[in-house]
Amino acid sequence: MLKTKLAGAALALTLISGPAQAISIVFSSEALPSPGPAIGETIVEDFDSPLAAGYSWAGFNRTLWSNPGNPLGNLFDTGVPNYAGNIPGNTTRFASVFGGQSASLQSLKMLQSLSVDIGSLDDYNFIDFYNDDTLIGTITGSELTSSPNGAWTGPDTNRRFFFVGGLFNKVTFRAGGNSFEFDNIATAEVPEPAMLGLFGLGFIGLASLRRRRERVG
Ligand SMILES: [Ca+2]
Ligand SMILES: [Ca+2]
Repeated sequence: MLKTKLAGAALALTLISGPAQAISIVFSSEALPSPGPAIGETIVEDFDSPLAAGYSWAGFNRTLWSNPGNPLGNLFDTGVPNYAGNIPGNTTRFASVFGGQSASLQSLKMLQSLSVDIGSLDDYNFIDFYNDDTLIGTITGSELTSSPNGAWTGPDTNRRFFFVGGLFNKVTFRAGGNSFEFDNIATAEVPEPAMLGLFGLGFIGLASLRRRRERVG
């Protein structure tokens, strides 16, 4: 009985942590304004409130504002003012990655989905998904929409995108030109198999303790 349970736990671990490279990132989308995150996802970054615990940015300083007086309130990572587009209907702060720059959102926990609002989508916008240091997928602006022309209005270039497929813990937003605007990043973390395992072992331990007591008594 014990062996069967442990084998089951081991199989579950294998399934959860299986080779991510075999699965490619796929996406769906809907025009902005969007109702928001997918079921099971939580907003981890809206650039208005503190970044969620367990997440950090690399190559990107979310405390530096490109145009502090700009009602659009975009932000960037070099301290050099530059051109940013907009996200229609969004009057909050959002990220703008400028040409030749990138911003990487890292998570301490493995993620199984991510969704994000993108405005004025361009063909030089890219999103890279990494499992630790392994690149498991890159989605280009040309793949995200059939007309990636940076238009500030309209449903083709201003959408919320939902990414799934594979497991990842780092997502890089890259721009080959000005600019890449996004906001309201939401993620779903992979349930922790370690916790499930601990619960399982706890139950097994209780069961064997009871058996031993029964024998003694
Ligand atoms: Ca915002
Ligand atoms: Ca843009």
